[in-house]
Amino acid sequence: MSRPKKGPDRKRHAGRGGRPGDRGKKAAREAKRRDQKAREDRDRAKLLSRYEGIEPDGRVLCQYGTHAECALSDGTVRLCMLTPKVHKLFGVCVGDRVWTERGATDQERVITARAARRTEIRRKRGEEDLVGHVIAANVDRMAITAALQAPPLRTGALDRYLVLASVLGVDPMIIVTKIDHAGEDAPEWAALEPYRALGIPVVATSAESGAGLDELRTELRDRVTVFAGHSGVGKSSLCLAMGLEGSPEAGDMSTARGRVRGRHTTSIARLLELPDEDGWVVDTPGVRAIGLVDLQPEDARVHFPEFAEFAAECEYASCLHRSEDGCAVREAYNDEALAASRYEGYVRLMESLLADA
Ligand SMILES: Nc1nc2c(ncn2[C@@H]2O[C@H](COP(=O)(O)OP(=O)(O)OP(=O)(O)O)[C@@H](O)[C@H]2O)c(=O)[nH]1
Ligand SMILES: [Mg+2]
Ligand SMILES: [Zn+2]
Repeated sequence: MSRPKKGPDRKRHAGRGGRPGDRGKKAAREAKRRDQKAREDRDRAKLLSRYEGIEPDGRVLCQYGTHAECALSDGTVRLCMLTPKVHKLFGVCVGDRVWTERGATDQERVITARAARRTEIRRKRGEEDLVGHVIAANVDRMAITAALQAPPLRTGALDRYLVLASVLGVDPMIIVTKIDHAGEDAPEWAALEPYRALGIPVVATSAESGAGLDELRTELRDRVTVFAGHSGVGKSSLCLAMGLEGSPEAGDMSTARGRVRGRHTTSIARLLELPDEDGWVVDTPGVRAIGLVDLQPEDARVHFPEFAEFAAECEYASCLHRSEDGCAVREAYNDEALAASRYEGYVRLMESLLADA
């Protein structure tokens, strides 16, 4: 965001610490904000104190404004309303654990509090969105989904998603989709090798032929996995092909002769359940660009774990492994001891972070 330039008038006063009136107003605004935050913390604690020792009875499947579809512990799925207080004090999103109570009538159910989150998947809406918004909560793993060829596999996108998972503290895996499009000798397979070498689970699938779906099902068991990837890579098709329960896309895609056809862009994140076993998937709308949250340029290097052994030999501890003298990471890249695509991906990521800073 570009701020209006400070005029000479502002500067003159700034030299003496700003206009006294301005300073007073700013301090008053800050005090008011602090008071409000303290009041909200108290209100939240008060709401939660009613549920001490009681497990949340609902899990949010999908959220629309002041309503959320919840799977309740009695086995039903109900559309619940957030009380204005809960809406203001907590907010809820897909994957949240909530407490619910009967509303004014038997038909109505309201969400009265939300449990603390184990993890949050946050994404930037745009450049001006500094903290990002939460698209899913309590997720254990991010399944970075990319098509083998259509749309083309871009390792830069994989690298950005891996950094996002690392920043958010969520384990990654990679799902390669649409392998029916390409043969075993497709050059894209080699591009995936550095990720396997890092120990990241890579599962190759096709919603069309069913290849890899059993292996994927095993990976999804006993955890909550968020599917993340660009639009059109085939996230929803996989959910449908695996028979995940609650897939809203099921009605929109025809499955003639057992094949998934047609295209339906997902517009809202949704929690889906593995049939016959414990495991959940959040299908999310694809995005064109992955906005990274909470990442300073100087911190990006720690999210490329394979650099660490070389970085120890860099001449400067603060080395950002770009063009510094005595950079052992760059040397490892030149000696082909590091995967070229990963190092080049890092350099591109640094350029974009430095441009944003
Ligand atoms: N050949 C082939 N096509 C597929 C496969 N999986 C998905 N597709 C096609 O790819 C297109 C996009 O699939 P979607 O499942 O809607 O992709 P998505 O990742 O959910 O996209 P967004 O919801 O926009 O993020 C559709 O036209 C699908 O039919 C596959 O395994 N093989
Ligand atoms: Mg989709
Ligand atoms: Zn270095």
